[in-house]
Amino acid sequence: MMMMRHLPVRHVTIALVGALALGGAAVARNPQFQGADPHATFIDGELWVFPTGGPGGSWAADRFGAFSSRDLKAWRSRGEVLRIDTIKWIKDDGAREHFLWAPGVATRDGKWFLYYSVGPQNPTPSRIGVAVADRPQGPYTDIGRPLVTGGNGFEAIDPMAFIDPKSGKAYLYAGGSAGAKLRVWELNRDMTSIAREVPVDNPPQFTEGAFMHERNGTYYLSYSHGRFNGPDYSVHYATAPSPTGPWRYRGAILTSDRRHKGPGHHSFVVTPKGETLIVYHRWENPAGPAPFKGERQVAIDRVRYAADGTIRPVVMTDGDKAPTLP
Ligand code: FUB
Repeated sequence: MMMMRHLPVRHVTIALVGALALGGAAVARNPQFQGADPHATFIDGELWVFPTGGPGGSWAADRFGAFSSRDLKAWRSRGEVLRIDTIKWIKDDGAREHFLWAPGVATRDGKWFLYYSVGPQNPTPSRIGVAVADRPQGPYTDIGRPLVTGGNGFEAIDPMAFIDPKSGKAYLYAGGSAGAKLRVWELNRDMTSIAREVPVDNPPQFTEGAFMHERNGTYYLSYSHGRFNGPDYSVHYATAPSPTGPWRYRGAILTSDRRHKGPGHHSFVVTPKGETLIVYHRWENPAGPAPFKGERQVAIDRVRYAADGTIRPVVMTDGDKAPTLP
């Protein structure tokens, strides 16, 4: 898929100072703010979200920002974490224009790692980059070369790094869209180089946006299915006894309802109180049929596991029905 047609291309800088209240009145709400592909993580009891785009429509595809909240009522901009013009290798593919999207973060040994997709996908292959920082808000420094390059039908997009709590090994999950192919690599301890590729099966209904989490010894691979701007876009999952499979398909977790369409590209987080949340994007009551127009919105909802460890379908909420912290 040729990416970014749907992303804001304005190059406006908003106030990037800390403690910027993004949403006005401090009330719990869904959707939370404009953005897509949210990678969420808790840092010192605060939920941080690293999305494609961002609140207010002023986050262009040439940079990433981070946003955090202590209560899921008021959000604070953590500023720009990476700009496209700091990625020195980006023009090596000879393409005229480039875009950034779908960031994922990880931390290890006191460092923070930001993984991201670099387009276009056609005619040159998409690539995945990684940048390193000493703190979550960066600034992140790109390592100077792509970590993964697409080709032969594989789209190098939607990176997600996962450190297996059991083995301590780190894995990179990536791939999707038209090729709809999942690939997994084991990363070296430095998190910025590849040790080896681990051959994995494509899970049923896989399109893109892979996310891995572990709970009670079970590994949950969840991912988006369908076309990103249509009503069939949804989140499905499979479970496995290891971070690399074999996958057992378990069904859909998030699907369109009457008002919210095409929910996808999500992450799971566990709150300091032990509640699991899913952070994802959706189209808010879109006008007209697919392909939907406008911008995707970040939303947060509760995840419930059944006694056997399966995930119950997520109910998408609005306004003050959304979860809050602590
Ligand atoms: O935001 C761009 C693309 O849309 C991502 O790569 C996909 O996961 C979908 O969310």
